[in-house]
Amino acid sequence: ARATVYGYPRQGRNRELKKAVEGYWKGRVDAAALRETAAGLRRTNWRQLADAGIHEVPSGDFSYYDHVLDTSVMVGAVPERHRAAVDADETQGYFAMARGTQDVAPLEMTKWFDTNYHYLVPELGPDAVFAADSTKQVAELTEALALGLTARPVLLGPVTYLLLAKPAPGVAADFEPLTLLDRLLPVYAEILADLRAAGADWVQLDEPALVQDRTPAELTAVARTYRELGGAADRPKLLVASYFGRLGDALPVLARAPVDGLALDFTESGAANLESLAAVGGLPGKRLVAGVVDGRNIWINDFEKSLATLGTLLGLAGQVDVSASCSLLHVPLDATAEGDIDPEIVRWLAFARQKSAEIATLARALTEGTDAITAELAANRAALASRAGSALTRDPAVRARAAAVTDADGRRSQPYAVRTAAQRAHLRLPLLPTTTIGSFPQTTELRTARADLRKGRIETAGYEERIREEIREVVTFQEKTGIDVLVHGEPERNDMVQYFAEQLTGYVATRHGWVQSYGTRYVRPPVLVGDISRPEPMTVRWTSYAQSLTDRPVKGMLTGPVTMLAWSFVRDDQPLGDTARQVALALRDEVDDLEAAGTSVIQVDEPALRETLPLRAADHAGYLAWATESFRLTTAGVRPETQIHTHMCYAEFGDIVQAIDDLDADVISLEAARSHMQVAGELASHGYPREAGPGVYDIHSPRVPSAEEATALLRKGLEAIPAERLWVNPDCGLKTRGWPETRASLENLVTAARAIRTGLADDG
Ligand code: THG
Ligand code: ZN
Repeated sequence: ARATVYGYPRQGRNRELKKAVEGYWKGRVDAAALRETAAGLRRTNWRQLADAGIHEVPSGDFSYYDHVLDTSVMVGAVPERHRAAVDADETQGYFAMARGTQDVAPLEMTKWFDTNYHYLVPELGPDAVFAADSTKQVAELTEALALGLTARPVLLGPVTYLLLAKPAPGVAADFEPLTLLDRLLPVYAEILADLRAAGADWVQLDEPALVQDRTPAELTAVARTYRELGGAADRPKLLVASYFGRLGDALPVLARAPVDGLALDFTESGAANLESLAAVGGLPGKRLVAGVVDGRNIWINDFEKSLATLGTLLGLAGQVDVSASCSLLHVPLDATAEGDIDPEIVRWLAFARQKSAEIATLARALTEGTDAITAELAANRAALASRAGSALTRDPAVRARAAAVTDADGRRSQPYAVRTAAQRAHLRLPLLPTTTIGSFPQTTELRTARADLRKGRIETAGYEERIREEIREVVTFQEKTGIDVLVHGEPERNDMVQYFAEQLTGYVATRHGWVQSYGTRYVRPPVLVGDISRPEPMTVRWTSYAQSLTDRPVKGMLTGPVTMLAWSFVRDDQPLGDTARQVALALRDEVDDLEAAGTSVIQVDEPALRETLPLRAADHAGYLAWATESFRLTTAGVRPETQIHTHMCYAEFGDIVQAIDDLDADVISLEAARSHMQVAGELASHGYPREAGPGVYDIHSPRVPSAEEATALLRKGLEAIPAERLWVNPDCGLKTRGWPETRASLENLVTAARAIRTGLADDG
């Protein structure tokens, strides 16, 4: 058996790639230096993989920004508006597509399946003309081969590429990019031939879209694709890879296709693949790459369990190789870099480097027998036992409390109709109240102060005075501008998930555990290691301080349990719903403490509610049940007159409106500025019964919306949502914006709200 992986973290130990690319954007790094840094990172990665015992390394998985964008370049799908930039300078043109320029908009960015990675959406129309450009793939394969390694180019497959694409601007919204398949396949065939000529024995075509629900027509397209590519002349052997779940109906289609191997996910999310594979009689004479090591989480593998799976698979395919369930892009690089984490816990962790070694060990066991890995098996068993028996993962008080939760704990004491009257009397807000989502601009001085505190250059007292000063400025500005419900601005927070994780027992933060989120932006997801509790209040001090400065209500600001899970590495030793319930109870204590301290408006953000929705419709209900339950458990303990807000980013929530309703929040703010209040219509058509603030200021752009523009958007909002239930707010938090545009935009927002109020008063 051979050991292989589908992809590896690109950034380097110290995020050298981020520094080189951002340096290039600023003109501080030239194109040659950028290329050299990138080539060095690829070499380091390949050597690391080879040293770990990986027999067949991936090539072409590297990217300056995003591998879906690289695929667009590879097939010649450069949007018309970016043509000139690409023709003038390939690298500048590439980044123009990714980030836009003064004159042209970038490609749209969206989430890569249910991960935290974001890709650039291909734009296609009926006139699309594809052309093969195998330069990058061939060059990277050649580099890997030059190191004396066996390398397998990894390409995004044609079906998934088209399914991820959207109609280009100006093309009918119902245009289906998959109709371009016949034009795209010859281009793929040409690239495959180029790779064969450059020395590729195997090429991997990734088709993760096949783990989503697919129509019969789409499955027919899959069959046609692999019949055609499988029948191409001069082709390398083809490995069709799926990941992020079970193939379902696509499995028999691929099993019958004239390709040479399949890669399947055999972790828990793909467990059903085992049965499906047996049902089609296996893959006789073909190669099966078994993804038994979880590529999306950071726990060590259970060798005995994996060996049992692999043992079953041996009877089902001509050759069985070992891999991770997906590219290792989604985990950090190296757990041994985490010197600050308890060594007992570090033993339980496997990042990309450790996972590669695990894969190699499992492959060796298949080839040489388990006797060849006696030491590794013993160490693995000991580490798993250490985790299973550790007091660090179990807190009897937390478990007892979670077990005692009743339905009533997740229900507000009064229905919305009663609550809204109580809140109206208590808060005395005007019609169309104005508010913001929570964060205000995070200035360089603030970030420097936080770094200084971490490095011991300033004292806690000095840092906290700096934070209070910032809160005073933010409160004064909001009062002066005439905002109705204030926030403290969150100057004390870096990443919100990290901020709460650091204060909750049971969570562990990493120092170097960067994972690419998009382009040059990374996150360090904290790890849910053990039972979660809140030793002391986390936010009350700052919210109370802000409230002490004003007579207007100040909102308390928390991150909800679903988002806390979505942006963390979750434990795999209990159901997600159990973890969510523990986090919810810890947050509930914070909500209750905020209320006790005099906070009458509390916002619990769930920006990730939509993004963690399972890939298959059959799995939605189970997820939404625990997701909405945990939100309600967080928020339901407050009095009727305390107003609960929630916030969601990303406009595409049409398919979860019922779940949003089930949260039973009193007010929801949503991203809407870019989709022109379409969300207001979606809420209304569902009959959403409570208050809503579709955003009227697009915070993703430095542009300042005029008061007239905001007024027009609010008028549109009023067509869907009655005045008594409409709020006025930006799309999202303001932390990435500068102060000048923030000031101007919020002043215009207040002007717009006042104009509408006056108009309504005149009408009435
Ligand atoms: N927090 C976490 N996960 C997230 C988001 C978040 N996932 C989805 C979405 N938001 C991703 N968006 C971003 C936006 C900005 C950055 C990363 C992800 C970012 N990162 C800094 C960088 O790479 O320079 C590093 C930030 C840091 O120092 O922690 O700017 O909001 N958890
Ligand atoms: Zn948001």
